[in-house]
Amino acid sequence: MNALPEFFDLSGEVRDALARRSPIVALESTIISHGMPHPQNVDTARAVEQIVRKAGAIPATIAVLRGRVLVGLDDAQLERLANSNDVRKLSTADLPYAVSQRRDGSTTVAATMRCAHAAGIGIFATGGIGGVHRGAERSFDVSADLYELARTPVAVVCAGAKALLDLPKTLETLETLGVPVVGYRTNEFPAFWSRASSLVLSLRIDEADGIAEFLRAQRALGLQSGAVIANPIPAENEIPRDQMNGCIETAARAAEQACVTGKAVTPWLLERINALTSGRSLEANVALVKSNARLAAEIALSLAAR
Ligand code: PSU
Ligand code: MN
Repeated sequence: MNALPEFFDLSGEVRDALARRSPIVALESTIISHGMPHPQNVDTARAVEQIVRKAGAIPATIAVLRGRVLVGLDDAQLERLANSNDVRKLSTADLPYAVSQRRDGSTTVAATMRCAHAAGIGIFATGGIGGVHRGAERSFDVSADLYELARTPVAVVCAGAKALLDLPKTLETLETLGVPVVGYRTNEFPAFWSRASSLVLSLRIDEADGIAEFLRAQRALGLQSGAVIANPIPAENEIPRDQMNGCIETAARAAEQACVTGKAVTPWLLERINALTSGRSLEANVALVKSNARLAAEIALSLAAR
């Protein structure tokens, strides 16, 4: 195990699992503090940890509390993150501020990848990655998640990118940055709440073992990039794309009118879309995160068995 970076605190079980090289799945915390309302956020966070455990892996939810980077949260820490309105949304660039100012913050996909890698964890489950926003040709709003995927060797199991984004531009950018996007049992880039996007993926692997082999090859080749493991939402939980599109467009127009910018955009849109779908989008979001956690644990188990 590598030397633990300063400012990091690992939970006991994460420390043990690292020492024994047993399977671990990293989990992000922005989805808890900024991605879902209370109490669904904390309920989902707990349920997801439970799924990872049941599958035989150790969950490592990552967040910053009072300036410490925590890898593996206890229940009180989870609750604090889910309940406080003084939790910042931290991307990688925000980590030094939160640490040095001893703040509370939740980590986005980008920051979670970076912290997971520093702790020695290579598999991470979330809902959907950030990406290129609609209208990015005017706003230049492109998530730092994409750049982190280009430079940090952590595999992110997700239901694609949130469909409130511009998915074709997001995929193009991933390609430019040299980030492989592997479809799990799909030929299409999943659209978060919906299974299909009509965007064809060139890489497809249908078994967790195959994905573990792929990740081993990526490391052995000395590639420093991450990977997107794209797992479509389970069919029984999906909201078809034609039903989602109207809501997404309405929410995007409202965000522009309200002049929402920067870090606030994604949480604002998620909340608005949840209202416009009478809660269905949140239900779907919870289901897809659980499904991603299950697959991530399977991949982690397969990697650990090698
Ligand atoms: N996936 C979800 N809900 C979320 C997010 C992802 O299902 O709330 C968060 C992730 O933390 C992701 C972030 O990294 O939104 C992207 O924010 P931005 O577009 O500001 O980079
Ligand atoms: Mn942004």
